[in-house]
Amino acid sequence: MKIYRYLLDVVKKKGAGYLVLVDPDTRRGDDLAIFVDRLNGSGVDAVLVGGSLLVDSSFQECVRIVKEHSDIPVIIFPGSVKQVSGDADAILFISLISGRNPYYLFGEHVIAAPMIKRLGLEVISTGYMLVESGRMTTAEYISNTKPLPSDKPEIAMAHALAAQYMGMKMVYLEAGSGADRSVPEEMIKSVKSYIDIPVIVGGGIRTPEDARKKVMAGADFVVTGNILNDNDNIDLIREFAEAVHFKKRG
Ligand code: 1GP
Repeated sequence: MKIYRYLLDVVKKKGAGYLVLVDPDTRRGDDLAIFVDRLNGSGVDAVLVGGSLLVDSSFQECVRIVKEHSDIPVIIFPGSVKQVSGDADAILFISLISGRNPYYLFGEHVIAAPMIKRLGLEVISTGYMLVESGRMTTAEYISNTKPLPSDKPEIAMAHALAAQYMGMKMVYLEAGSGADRSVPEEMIKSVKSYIDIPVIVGGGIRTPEDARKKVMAGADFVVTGNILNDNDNIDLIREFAEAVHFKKRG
């Protein structure tokens, strides 16, 4: 549990962690290598690699490049069983607990488990919850599940607690990539106060101020993806990291 312990340590030392998502369809080759070089030393705590739907990319090649260039842990955030690679440091073993599609609750996992064992990847079991965010997201469409209503925190709380009782190590509140609306602070606050495992929040976070608000509400980790693809600006990475780490001591 080296990477999981590292993540817990980040929260302890910095108040919260900043994770950057690399979508293999968006960056590849030299462009990807340069991007990862920029993440090093910018205050990012780990790189996530994955996507709900990969159209024209090589996942294996993407993870290999990210790992080759990254000074920080590389964690797979898989959209499907095809997104497994021994080059990563760990994998979020995601169960889509907000939905009732058995395939994404426990189907792909059975296929992936022997592969993950063979590769010796660290597994971080994660309860993944899609939260309604304005319009249909790719994750919602592909998984054929309904997201949780964003104005009913009590439903999210019950799901998160059930995940904890099932022995999961984290919960992930996901508005969806490029979401119109990110996960509401009210929901983050309610979930965080109800469970003892770390809460990851992602989807539709576009400014450092947004990221800071998520941490103030109780997020242990904030994930951004698209915004850093739309802005090739190294300062923005630092600004996000500072906003997420605002509780850092010393
Ligand atoms: C990670 O899917 C998100 O949880 C990433 O979302 O691309 O909107 O930042 P964005």
